[in-house]
Amino acid sequence: MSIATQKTMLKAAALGGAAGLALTAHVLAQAASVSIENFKFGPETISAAANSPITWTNKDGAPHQVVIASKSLKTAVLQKDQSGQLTIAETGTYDYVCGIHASMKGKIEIK
Ligand SMILES: [Cu+2]
Repeated sequence: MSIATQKTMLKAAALGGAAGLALTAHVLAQAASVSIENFKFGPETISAAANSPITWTNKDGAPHQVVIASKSLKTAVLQKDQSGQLTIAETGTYDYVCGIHASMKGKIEIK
């Protein structure tokens, strides 16, 4: 979802009263996303709510894979423009790497 779409939805939510508040919470819960570009995770540290999916999208021609070793979680190998999602249930801070390029590192904060 684009930022513009999210802003539109948030504006609609603000005008929508109680139903709008539920929509706002839903949009925010869906918003944790990381782009992989030039062999970097952006942002390098992402915050997300527990049990809320985090989406990684590969913008590089090279394949990448998100591996969270401490949670035994990994995405599929992502080709260009492919996305993968992972969800963590426990609060905490988790380091992760690219499974193909070990020098690519990121961090997840689950709150
Ligand atoms: Cu990589």
